[in-house]
Amino acid sequence: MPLLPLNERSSWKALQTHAEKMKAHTLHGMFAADPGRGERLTVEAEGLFLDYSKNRVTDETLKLLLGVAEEAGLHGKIEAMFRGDKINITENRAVLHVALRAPKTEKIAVDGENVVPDVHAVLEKMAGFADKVRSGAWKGHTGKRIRNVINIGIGGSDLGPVMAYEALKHYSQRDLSFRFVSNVDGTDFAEAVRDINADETLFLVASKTFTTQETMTNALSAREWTLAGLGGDESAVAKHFVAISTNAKLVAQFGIDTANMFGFWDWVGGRYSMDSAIGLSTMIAIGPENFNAMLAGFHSMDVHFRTTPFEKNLPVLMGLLTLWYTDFFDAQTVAVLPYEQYLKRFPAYLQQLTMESNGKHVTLDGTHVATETGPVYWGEPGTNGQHSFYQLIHQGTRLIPCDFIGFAKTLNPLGRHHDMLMANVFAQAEALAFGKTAEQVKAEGTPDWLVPHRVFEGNRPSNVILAEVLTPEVLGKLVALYEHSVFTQGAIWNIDSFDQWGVELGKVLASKILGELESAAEPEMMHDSSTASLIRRYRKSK
Ligand code: G6Q
Repeated sequence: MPLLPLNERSSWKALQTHAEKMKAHTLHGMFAADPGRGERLTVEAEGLFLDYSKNRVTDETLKLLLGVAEEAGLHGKIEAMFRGDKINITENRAVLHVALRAPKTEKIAVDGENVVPDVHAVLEKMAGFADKVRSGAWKGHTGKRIRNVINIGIGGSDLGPVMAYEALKHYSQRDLSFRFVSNVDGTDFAEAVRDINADETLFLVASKTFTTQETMTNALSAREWTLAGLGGDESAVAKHFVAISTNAKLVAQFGIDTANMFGFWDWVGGRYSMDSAIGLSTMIAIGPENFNAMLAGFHSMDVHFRTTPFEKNLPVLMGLLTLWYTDFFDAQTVAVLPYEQYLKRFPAYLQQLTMESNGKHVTLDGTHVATETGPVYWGEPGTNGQHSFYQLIHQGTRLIPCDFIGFAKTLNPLGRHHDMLMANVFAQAEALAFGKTAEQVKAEGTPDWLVPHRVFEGNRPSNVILAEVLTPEVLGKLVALYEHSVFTQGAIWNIDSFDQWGVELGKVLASKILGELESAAEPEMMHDSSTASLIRRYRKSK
């Protein structure tokens, strides 16, 4: 029997009735009534500790949220993903990033073929190559060893590699420099190569399709730059370019030896690909052993997600809490606030993972969704954000659920720095939840007229996620945690979290407009008056 629209199901209606009541409850009141709450509403699994007690939920809320997950068939949907069913229905593809980190002994079939041996064959090929670059055995065209590795890719072929490199820099080989070129803006490429030489530089052209305009344009400029620096000898390309792609034909056409191509498969979505060959830059930076540790971290969270009862399941709980605020509290965003400098690109990475996945307005059956879907994810590392946008989180008119991420130990012990950093995590979550009343402000001797400005309403929800120390393994767990939280939300909203048709229209229009910008003769244009006049203005002044 087909499922009713989400908002017509009994589990949803029950949650809605309950949500109306919950709006009157404060975190202050809930903590006062239940002193054990801060210890009870926590989960620890796979080395990650989640304190979700400072959310506007009760045991009843959680029970009702779990009921919504059950009625939406979350269990079955998780199994369908892990089994290799083609759950990306609009592209008729399996969604198997979990196979990228499956141990060798596992069997996961797509169209009857076990894909795990292929995954491991690519990982071994990557390891062989990474070792050669790291040891200096891989020589450039003039016989010099490689000193600079430049990943050229965009979207899923860029954000994961940059984030992982920054996150795991502590573990990276420091006599190699890593750069990332993504934007079609020539400045990105020009700045990446301005102080380096072609004879010591290796380009990794990362593109699943090998057709992406930005990446191919940058790759061609890189090819020209390399040949110009190496006397124009075409045979240099083989030593200075490798490709990461699913498209061997176009890789060969570009002039890259397919022996130097690292493959992956159509069942790996771009934004779910940092642990595939797309992670080659990560593997060169941190070495195969650390890369494997990262994969083991991903895998342990996969197993947790698949096998743990929902009430103790980290990604399920985080997904449900996001859905709670999005659909019942009108929250439009989620702030992700890592208190770890190495995670500075983590929010940017999560923006793509979450928003490209769940920024959808139709359900799997093509009807308009009946509820709000994916919130805007954003954030900056702490404590920097505290001195800029936290004002709005504390005293603005919008509800912004926050994820604080902190570590017991720092990789760079330095005096009191780490205690100070972590004091801020705990203080921010406490301040958001409990605020400061007018009475408290007055009691401090604040003049009456100033009191309202200094009141903190509190009742602002947050999660605190703690781990021991940022290792490759922990990074894998954190990324998988958010991947599966996104899955949980998308499964309940009944949307396709794995396609991205919303990026198409702009691409098509841009290629049409490019011809109009470049044409020598005045182009005949079929645009609206605004677009046409912008194009005319640009043509005149360029
Ligand atoms: C991610 C998207 C998108 C993609 C880029 C790059 O899920 O599909 O961000 O990763 O458009 O695509 P290519 O790897 O094919 O160049």
